[in-house]
Amino acid sequence: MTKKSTEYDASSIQFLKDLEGVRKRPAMYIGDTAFSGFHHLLWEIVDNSVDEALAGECDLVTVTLNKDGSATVVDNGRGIPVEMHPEGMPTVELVMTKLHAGGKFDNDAYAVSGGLHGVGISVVNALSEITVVDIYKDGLAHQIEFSRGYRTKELKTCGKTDFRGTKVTFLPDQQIFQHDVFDYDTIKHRLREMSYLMGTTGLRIVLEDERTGEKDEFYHPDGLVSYIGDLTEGKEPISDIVHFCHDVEWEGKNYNVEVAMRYSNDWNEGIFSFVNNIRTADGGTHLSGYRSGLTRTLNTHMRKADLLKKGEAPSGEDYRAGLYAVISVKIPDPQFEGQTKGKLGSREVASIVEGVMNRCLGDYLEMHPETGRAIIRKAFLSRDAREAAKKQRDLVRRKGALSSGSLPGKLADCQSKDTTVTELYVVEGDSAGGSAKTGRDRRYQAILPLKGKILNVEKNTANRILANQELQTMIQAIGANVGDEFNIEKVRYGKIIIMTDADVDGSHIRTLILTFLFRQMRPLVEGGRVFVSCPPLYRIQKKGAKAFEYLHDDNALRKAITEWGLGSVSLSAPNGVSFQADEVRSLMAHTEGLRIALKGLRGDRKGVDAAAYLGAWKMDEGLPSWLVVSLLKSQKNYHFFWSEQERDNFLNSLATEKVWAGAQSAIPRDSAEVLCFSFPERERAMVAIQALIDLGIPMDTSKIPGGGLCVENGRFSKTFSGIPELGAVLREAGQSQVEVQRYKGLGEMNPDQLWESTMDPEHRTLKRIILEDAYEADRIFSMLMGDETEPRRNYIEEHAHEIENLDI
Ligand code: 1YM
Repeated sequence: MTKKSTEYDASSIQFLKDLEGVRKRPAMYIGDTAFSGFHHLLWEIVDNSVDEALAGECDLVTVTLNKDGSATVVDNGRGIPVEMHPEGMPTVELVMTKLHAGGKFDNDAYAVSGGLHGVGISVVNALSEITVVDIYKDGLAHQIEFSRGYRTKELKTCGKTDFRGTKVTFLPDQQIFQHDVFDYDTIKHRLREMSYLMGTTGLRIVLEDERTGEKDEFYHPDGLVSYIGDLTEGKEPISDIVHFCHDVEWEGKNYNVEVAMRYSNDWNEGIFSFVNNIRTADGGTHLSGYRSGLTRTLNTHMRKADLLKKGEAPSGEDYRAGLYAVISVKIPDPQFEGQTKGKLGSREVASIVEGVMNRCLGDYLEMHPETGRAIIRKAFLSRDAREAAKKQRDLVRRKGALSSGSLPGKLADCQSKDTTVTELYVVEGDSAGGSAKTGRDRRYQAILPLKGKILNVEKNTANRILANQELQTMIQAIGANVGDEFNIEKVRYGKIIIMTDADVDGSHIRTLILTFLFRQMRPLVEGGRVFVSCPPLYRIQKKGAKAFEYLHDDNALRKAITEWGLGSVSLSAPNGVSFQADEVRSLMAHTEGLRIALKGLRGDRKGVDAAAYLGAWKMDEGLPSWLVVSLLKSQKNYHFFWSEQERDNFLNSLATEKVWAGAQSAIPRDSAEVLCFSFPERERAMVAIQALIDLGIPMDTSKIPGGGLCVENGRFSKTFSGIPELGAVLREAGQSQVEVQRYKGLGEMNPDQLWESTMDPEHRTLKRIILEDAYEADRIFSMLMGDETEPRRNYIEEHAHEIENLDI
């Protein structure tokens, strides 16, 4: 695939060198080579189509996640130019191989793109095993192919078409990435966001997953107005949606500011900010301009409209209580800051946005006095609640609960005061609390048992939270106050560990505690100091022996059972060869290696499994590089190919045609009847297979007269037909050797068991709670824990299929 089909001239050689550079240091271009970088490739291609929509030339983008692990993006724009470029190659080839330093291809029409993405489509080419570009332009279909930055097929015209647009299919290179599957939900989230931001251009975005049949379509011609409408769905609105979009000229350049906002009757703040269509997770100058503009405009309006009440004027925070807003700016040459480049640093933007807020929001309020009154009323309510909470806090403080001086009676504190080692276990229920108190290391582990379900802070105001007994106990034990007055310096423990049962009630209590910590002690969560303890689900012990093991999930149980099954096992083959335990273990390692290598078989894994693959393959011919499964007349036929040419001949002979949007692409790729697999892990599989051959193990013994392989272990004995089944048979053998105890809750463990399985730092499993996306967290907390039931029901319906173990 990497062979050059024609000679290269000097400029191509320079481009190839640049792309080799991208392959050497991919992270410099796409951030990392894991999940995020892997998806970055797709954003790059989508951005190209979006730019075309911004230029007013395209109104449909389709993203398809293909069965073979590749992705395809199609737009109905002008099509990348194909004519010869002065550099000596077709323009499309130049676009695909020339590295651009940000911005798109020295073209003024693209002045607005850039920012986090914008490294260019050539980077995608450099980091993909295969990239195929189809261009439909002026009645003709053209195609060009690349692999790892090298052109593998020259641009050629391959037929006529009525369709206009560009189609890019790419397969991220497994030599580069540690990640190998496109995540539907991540892509859906980003494309939905994009469709709101691009809504007013009339862009429709379609996402299809060929692996699962899932499909979504995003079309929001009302843009940010629909965005806010959807974001506040399920919340009770107290204002209309306020929307404005305004251009400002600054030092001869154009800046565009668009804001959509709406007040709801909750007390949270939700702001989503974007710069040139890219989300700025950490805000920046546009956000601070928006905030100061909001406070100033509302203060001015309040005075002008004579709405001032007795006492202090509302603060900025009061004006933002219950406010959901999206702010999107389009600016030239944005400067980003921060580790993840998620913060806008361009200074001029703060005053530009503040100015637009003053003018546009001010005008809006004058035109809509009713909305103005509702907003000011809400801000005063927030002020009053803030003052009531302060009074309540003073009251509780007088009782001692908020000061670090006194500790609650239920707390079994630890001896150390050193927060580099201390831990507070917040434990569900008095009985588990009792075991934890006895089992702990009292030098640095403190235990706070909580009774039953704590108050849901999402549904209650600050003063009710402070009046709640269980929450007071927790606040007092942590010793650092709550809300605005929370002081991380005063937290008495290095880690806060939530320990609840591994059942539905336990999960509920854990969520209630997390909601409380997220809303009232957020710096603890942001600082990575909140953990969830993972009690084991199983205890496994060999029959009649002392040794035992704790296990946390079904996977671990499977592995452990296989391991025990290997104990005193023997395996005999029909050719008279037999193996003892240690040899079976290494045999297992080889078959595992083969299984993993076979997982690298790219394609529809449901359609071809390892056993069928091995069964259908003639070993003496060596391992083939491609497999084509034809499903004609619902019969599966396997065809193996050693060269690409052979494979293409076969595919062409099937003469299938793929139709897209009414246009026929001249090259038949795949269709529902034909599945194509490449096998990049072939080398690795060959090593494992050769090892198995050397051991004298036949791959498929079903056709050998006189029976197949036989596994024996004590009283266990089983005959089976081929190596691919070895794992399952060993598990069965293991099952007969062990006793498995399943724990329903922490209360079933005695203090020693609780210590050794769940609290001993040497052996326990803790999950650290991290805040990846504060806005998404906010939305999920509101949805799962808030007043409205409908969004919650929808969420449950949507995610029900992901549940593996439901313990009710
Ligand atoms: C699925 C990916 O790349 N679409 C796309 C890219 C271009 C154009 C149209 C385009 C731009 C212009 C003129 C122009 C690009 N063209 C170039 C360059 N979709 C996708 N659709 N004609 C077509 O900017 O004037 C780079 S990208 F530079 F060659 F013009």
